[in-house]
Amino acid sequence: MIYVMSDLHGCFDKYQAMLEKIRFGKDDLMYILGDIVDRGEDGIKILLDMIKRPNIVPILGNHEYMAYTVLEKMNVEITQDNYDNHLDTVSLRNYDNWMFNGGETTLNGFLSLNKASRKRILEYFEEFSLYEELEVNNNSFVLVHGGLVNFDENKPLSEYELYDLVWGRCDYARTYFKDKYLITGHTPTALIDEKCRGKIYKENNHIAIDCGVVFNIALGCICLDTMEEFYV
Ligand SMILES: [Mn+2]
Repeated sequence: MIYVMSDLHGCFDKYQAMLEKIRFGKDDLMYILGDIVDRGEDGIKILLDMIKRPNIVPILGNHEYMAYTVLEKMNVEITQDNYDNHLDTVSLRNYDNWMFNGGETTLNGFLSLNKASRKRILEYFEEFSLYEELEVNNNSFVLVHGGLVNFDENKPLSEYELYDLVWGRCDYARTYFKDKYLITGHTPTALIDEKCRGKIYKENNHIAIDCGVVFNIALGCICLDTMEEFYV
């Protein structure tokens, strides 16, 4: 079976509970639509678990992008050649912005790792895709963390800017594709429609799956073979 969930935000226990609930096995496939890290405590712990599971496919969220941008810059050895310029103004601004967006838990988790694990985390971030396109049971799906800003039906996904996919938000009142479902995280479903609080939003060929687990609402997961929804 093929599943999708999103916006775990460091909620390791809920992540684990969901995998148990759906009896996630070696023959299944799970797409996680980003924002695995930040705000909650255990983003790094989730990443270390995901790394061990080749049947979990990570898609980039804005929080991974912020984390990677800072950690990759920080994770260099200070030498005589770089000691006075390795953190420039842009890097410090990126750091500030990440902390403002709940990055402290992820930073602490990263700093508690040994050198080899830090390297593995940074390599893993580089494996994240920006989007996926799938065909399951004659249904077509586009998977992306945020949205499709500057949408054009005929524009290939590869031509969207990173910002449009990762930070952008969908207009959920608008049907983007007549013949495809667009699956997104990033925007808690309660903010799309208060009636959908804690539930997956399905309207206008959208499937929005961020049910706000880090705000103590719920973690949602959808099975693309059956369209069955799961919650913990
Ligand atoms: Mn996001």
